[in-house]
Amino acid sequence: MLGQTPALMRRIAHLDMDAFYASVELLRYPQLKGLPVVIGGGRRPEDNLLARMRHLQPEREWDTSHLADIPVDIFPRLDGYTGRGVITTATYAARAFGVGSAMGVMKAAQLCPQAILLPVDFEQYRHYSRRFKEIVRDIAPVVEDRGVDEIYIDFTHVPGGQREDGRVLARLIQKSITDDTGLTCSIGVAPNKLLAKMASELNKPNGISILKPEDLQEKIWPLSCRKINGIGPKAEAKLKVHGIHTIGELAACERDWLTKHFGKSYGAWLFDAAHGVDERPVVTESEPVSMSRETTFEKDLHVQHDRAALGDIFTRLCQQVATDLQRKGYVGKTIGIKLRFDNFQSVTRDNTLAFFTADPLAIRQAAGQCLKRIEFKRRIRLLGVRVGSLVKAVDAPLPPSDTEKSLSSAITAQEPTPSKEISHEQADLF
Ligand code: TTP
Ligand code: MG
Ligand code: MG
Repeated sequence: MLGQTPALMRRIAHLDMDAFYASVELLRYPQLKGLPVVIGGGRRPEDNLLARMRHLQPEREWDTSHLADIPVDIFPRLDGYTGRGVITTATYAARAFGVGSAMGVMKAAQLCPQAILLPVDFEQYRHYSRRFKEIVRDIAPVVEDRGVDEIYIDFTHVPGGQREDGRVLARLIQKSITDDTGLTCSIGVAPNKLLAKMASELNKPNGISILKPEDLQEKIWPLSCRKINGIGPKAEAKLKVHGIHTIGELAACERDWLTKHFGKSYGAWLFDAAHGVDERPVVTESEPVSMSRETTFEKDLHVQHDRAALGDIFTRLCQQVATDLQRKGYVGKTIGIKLRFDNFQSVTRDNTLAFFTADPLAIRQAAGQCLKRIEFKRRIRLLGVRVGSLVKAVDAPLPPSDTEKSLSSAITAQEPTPSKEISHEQADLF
């Protein structure tokens, strides 16, 4: 090519860490490599295992630098588990038994009783999440954060990003992450985000898959419609009613037919998605839309008999969300609650305020109002509080009155306000 640079083809990568929480746990306990391990089941003090080892082998020292020496047969197994915990993830060895994310631990215990059960340690996962993203940004700076274990990366203008359609850069990124952290990931590279996301799943774990426009028919069309990020269970069910199961079947539908049955905007999006069309850019600064805290109770609670306990938990959740917002420098105006009843039915209610806040009292009050709009016929299994419509605290419009107060508590506060005790009598219900 003499002096002429050809137009660069868009090359977008999606990177997703493999069995993320479980893989982080295996860094601590390498003796569990290759075994079925599940993460979840509620909190357990981290050094339970060390305490047992001190008892079993008092002649030697057991502290956190000896975690890798704990014998495998000391670890708790799923066998006989009777709690209400849910699995966050499982190693690939456990997945071979049909165990996976969002499954009840009791169900998993039936499928794979010999699997080892480890508690979650979010702080550790956040640490590795930050670390792998830093490593990628050092190599390819245009990165969109998509949650704890995944990102989009724009390869288009990165030196070497076009070589072998992105495979060379994907390999370099994979190797850099593994060398630094000991963790593996899978990467899909494609002409856009939609296809890259699907591609990253095609070769898991520790895989790379490259999709070119001409691969659509062979590699994407045979997949179930559900594989498209944006087709949820409801849309999937509706598509099935019309006999549409695969992406190829969706692609065979007329655009007009889709807009007629699925609405103008969603129908058009379905048509484009099935044809692998997606123009969304990789957005480097992503702002959170909402922040929430929720808790599942040890035993289901009754709105009247357990009023005091519910009130305390509710107040604590509001305080926690307020602290999260203040720490990260956000304020919000839509205050919502979520409840799950003992029959697993979930309800949500929200309440939009006239002002932005990160104040625990204001959140508690607004959330209390939401509670009143719920009919309590059953015991409660889960309770959550959410604050949405977030803006950066520094960008928030000041409330029309009481400007002084908001300046000191909601708008500029970066650290949790040493909050006045909130009494749960402020809401009528709990
Ligand atoms: P995923 O990327 O969906 O799953 P994974 O990394 O465990 O496994 P893989 O990507 O190899 O298929 O989710 C990332 C983490 O998010 C996961 O390790 C645990 C957590 N998670 C939950 O807590 N609950 C869930 O339902 C899911 C799907 C994930
Ligand atoms: Mg993952
Ligand atoms: Mg993921």
